[in-house]
Amino acid sequence: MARDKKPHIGFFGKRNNGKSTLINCITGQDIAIVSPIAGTTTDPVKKSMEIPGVGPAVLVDTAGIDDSGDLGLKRTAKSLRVLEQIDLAILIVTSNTFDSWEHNLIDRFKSLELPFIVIHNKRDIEAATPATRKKYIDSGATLFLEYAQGESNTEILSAIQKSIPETAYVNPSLLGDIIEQGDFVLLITPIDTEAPEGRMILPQVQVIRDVLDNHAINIVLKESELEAFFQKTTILPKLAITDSQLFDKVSRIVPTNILLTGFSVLLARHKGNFEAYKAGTPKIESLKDGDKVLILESCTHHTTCDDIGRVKIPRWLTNYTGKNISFHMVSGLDNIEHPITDYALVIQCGGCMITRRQLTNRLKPAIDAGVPVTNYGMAIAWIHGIYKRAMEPFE
Ligand SMILES: Nc1nc2c(ncn2[C@@H]2O[C@H](COP(=O)(O)OP(=O)(O)OP(=O)(O)O)[C@@H](O)[C@H]2O)c(=O)[nH]1
Ligand SMILES: [Mg+2]
Repeated sequence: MARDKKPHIGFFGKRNNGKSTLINCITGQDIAIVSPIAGTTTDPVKKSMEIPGVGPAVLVDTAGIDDSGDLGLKRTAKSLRVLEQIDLAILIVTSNTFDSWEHNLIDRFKSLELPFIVIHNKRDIEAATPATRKKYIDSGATLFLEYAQGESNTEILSAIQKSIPETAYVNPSLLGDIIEQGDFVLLITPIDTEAPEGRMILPQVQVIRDVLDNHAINIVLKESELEAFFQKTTILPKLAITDSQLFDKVSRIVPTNILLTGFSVLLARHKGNFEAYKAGTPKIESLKDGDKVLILESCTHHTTCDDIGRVKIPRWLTNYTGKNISFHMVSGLDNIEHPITDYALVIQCGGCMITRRQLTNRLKPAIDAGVPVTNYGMAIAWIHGIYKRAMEPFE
């Protein structure tokens, strides 16, 4: 499979352990500021780099995890947010330490199923004992190595190369298991007042590209031309994909022998958590008076999505269930104030502007707590009674 994604690698550890120095050693460049003063790196610093033997990657330097005080805690929190975006963590330790800071970090790596390497740094000052090595390997590290500034970085590069999961390099195809070479795919995209000026929105562009990557043929039209398309041509598309908001109308026009789904359903499957959405969406039926529904709108700057999450879904869901439901919306990747178990249902946006890992991690607390989750497209399909048809392409 072609590699089309850059793995993200995060560097963590206590202040002054030599995180920034190590990044410079790995890249062979002076990227990060280094100093003997603890707390030199204050914000996560991302750098896109070609790493020998690994290829293009994004390295993320972070502030020391043991920073204290108000500002320190804010910095630490920012360092921890980086965990949601990376594919591999590098934990840097010195002086044979393995205390609560390292324990906490490792617990987080594990809960996010994040592979991690431990580097015992500054070995010129103090070398790692076999006991330390054993403790870290036993704690789940994929590899444990030692290093000191000025040594060859070959061993570290090869450790990174071995530890990055293959999924970090590849964007799986959206449609690869549904369409074949030469198939026609009909894309129904509204161009209304909500459409951005002069361009298409990201999910549409992604699908167009994916159809091309699969050697299939895109036919892109607005819903107003859909009837004319079927009247004037004998083309039989394999699949039609519509904007979720038009589901209702489109499903009445697209003949039932053509598979039909929504862009947001397709993206939901692509971004992960699809099984959880499939289990959670029918729970719309069990919503009752007084229930709270959490709406997670992860892409803050997107006014169309904002309107769907803030206005339309609450209205449709209230009308559909006839129940008195209260809706909470949380924008971006902000903290969710209330305990997740307060909610009867969580509805996640398509997450087109965030990564798969960010989205998976966003929903993990709800899924772990057994709170039903669904996403915009699947919930809309359910409410409009066309869920079954929209899911058929994936069965
Ligand atoms: N002796 C020795 N000193 C090192 C080594 N690596 C880094 N240093 C020194 O340790 C100090 C801290 O290095 P940094 O790279 O800034 O450490 P950091 O972990 O990024 O620190 P913060 O950004 O403050 O969290 C600097 O003075 C480095 O020159 C090493 O392998 N051996
Ligand atoms: Mg630093």
